[in-house]
Amino acid sequence: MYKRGKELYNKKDFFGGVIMHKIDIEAEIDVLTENKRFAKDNRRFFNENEIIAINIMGAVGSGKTTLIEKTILAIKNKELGKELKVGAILGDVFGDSDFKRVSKHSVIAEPLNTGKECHLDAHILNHTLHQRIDEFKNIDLLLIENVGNLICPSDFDLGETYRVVIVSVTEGEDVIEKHPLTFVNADVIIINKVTLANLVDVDVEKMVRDAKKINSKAKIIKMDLKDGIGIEEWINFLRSVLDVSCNTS
Ligand SMILES: Nc1nc2c(ncn2[C@@H]2O[C@H](COP(=O)(O)OP(=O)(O)OP(=O)(O)O)[C@@H](O)[C@H]2O)c(=O)[nH]1
Ligand SMILES: [Mg+2]
Repeated sequence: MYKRGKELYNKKDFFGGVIMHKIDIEAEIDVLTENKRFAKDNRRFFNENEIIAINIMGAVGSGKTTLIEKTILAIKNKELGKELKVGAILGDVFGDSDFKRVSKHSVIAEPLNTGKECHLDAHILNHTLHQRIDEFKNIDLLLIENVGNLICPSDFDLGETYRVVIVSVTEGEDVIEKHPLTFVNADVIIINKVTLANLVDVDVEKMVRDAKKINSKAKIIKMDLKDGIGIEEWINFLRSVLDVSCNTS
């Protein structure tokens, strides 16, 4: 138990010594329990069809779509050493501009609009997959762009095989420190736009230290998608996970 003022708090209310604001509400169906059910179903689909599904999270403009485009181009250039069928699901609150960018690369792609929701959830992903299930079940790699947001998506397991969070230096050097819950379960943390760091007075190494402090297991990649920095490291990560046919967790 921790004490702040006259109040006592449980340890679980704390993260890094900061008290989370918490209210209890009753919902007819617990949203996260329902999400878990669909996430399990999605995970089974990915495992049965030997698909590596990557949930790409990050704030608006951090570089999610650019990462997807560069990944598709690298695969087309056979930089992974084997032919792969790629699929992409492009989440946004509104519009299909990311979908149009990715579709140009001739992969199986679907836009996914969430309206007012600031994250994807396992149910909406399940629904989108089922719209073109015969095509999606034949892919090797599914790149899922989550809604541009650094807070909401982290609570929602999509049934993905790997979680990637991409931040850019233009979001400020404290961006990782301020959003620990988003980074704690990531398999890969990408710090993008590093060639702009001097222009925006950002210490990239501080961002790396923050990422390591929050999540010592994640692979951390310093990247600049425009200048081609860190892309090889990302491709090496993909190469290592694509050799594993499925994740049994
Ligand atoms: N200078 C620089 N610009 C980049 C880099 N990566 C992406 N950009 C640019 O940043 C802008 C946003 O990139 P996107 O890939 O669309 O970002 P996003 O995360 O998909 O954004 P939303 O879908 O709106 O959430 C675009 O103008 C990109 O060209 C980089 O490494 N360096
Ligand atoms: Mg995008």
